[in-house]
Amino acid sequence: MQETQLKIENQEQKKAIPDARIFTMPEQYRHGKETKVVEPKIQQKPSSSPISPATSQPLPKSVPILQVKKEFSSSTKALLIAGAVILLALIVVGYILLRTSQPKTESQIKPTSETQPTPRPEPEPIPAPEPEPEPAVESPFTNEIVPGKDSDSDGLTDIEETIIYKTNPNLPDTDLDGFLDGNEVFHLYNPSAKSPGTLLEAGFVSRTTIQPNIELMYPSIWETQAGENLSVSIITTTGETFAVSVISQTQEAFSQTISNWIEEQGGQENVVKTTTKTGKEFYTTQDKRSAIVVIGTKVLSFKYDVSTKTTVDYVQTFQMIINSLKEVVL
Ligand SMILES: [Ca+2]
Ligand SMILES: [Ca+2]
Ligand SMILES: [Ca+2]
Repeated sequence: MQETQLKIENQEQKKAIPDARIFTMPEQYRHGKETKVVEPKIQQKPSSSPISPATSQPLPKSVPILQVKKEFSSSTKALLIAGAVILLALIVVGYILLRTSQPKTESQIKPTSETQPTPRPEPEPIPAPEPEPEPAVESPFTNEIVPGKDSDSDGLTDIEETIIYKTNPNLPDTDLDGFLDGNEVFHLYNPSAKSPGTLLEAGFVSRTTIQPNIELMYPSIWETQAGENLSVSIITTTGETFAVSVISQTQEAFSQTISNWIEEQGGQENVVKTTTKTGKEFYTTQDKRSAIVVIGTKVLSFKYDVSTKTTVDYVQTFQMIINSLKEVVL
């Protein structure tokens, strides 16, 4: 009886309500008469808010749950799609950033590789010049005789100033008279003091006769030694010697003697012709270690032998000796 009544009521409801999906519900939901018609309306609401269906206890549970699940699934799909799109966008942005950053590193590496070849040519020329000057400098210095050290550049070497003339090797004008120490020695003046005025008066030089009518001056600390054919050797305290000899005695032979001597010294280009302080004809070599002086009819030869030394320390004193030559009236 009840079923027939329900059917009739349902049929009436069908007419009133065109929605036929209500009858597809399972039988469990059919027990609630009043709620059957209202269920779909209420069920639509809980879709938005799942809490409301809990208020109506008899309401079916499976249908709203499925719908919610469907709605959740659709929303989650949307979210997943959105998330995937965002992830893809992030990946794309990341790739772009990586691509932009990679060429930078490549470009940075390239210039470094490009800058590397620039320093390469620099070290190459450095080792090349080093070995070249070393052998070139060593070979000439070992065999070459060089001038002695003149610290104050006054024309006297440090050895001449300290050993012979007692002047200051670091003061060009020791006696402050306006003339350099070397210039005073050249002219036979005393460089160590204003008075006495000459080397002879100060005792720094002594006189000696090398020929019957020719005399010269030499440092008093040195010694003279007579040799063969009226030759004289002036011996220094440091091993050097000055050999003085007459190579021509006659007027007829002296011009030929001079030309022969010039040839022996290497020709005119290697000989300088001047005059002594006393006005005598004077020839000397470029190294100032060989010289001849014409006095009257005689040609005197002077040779500066450095012996085993590699420095020429007495050039100015050698010049002083030659400048002191003079004829003596017998
Ligand atoms: Ca000096
Ligand atoms: Ca000096
Ligand atoms: Ca002076």
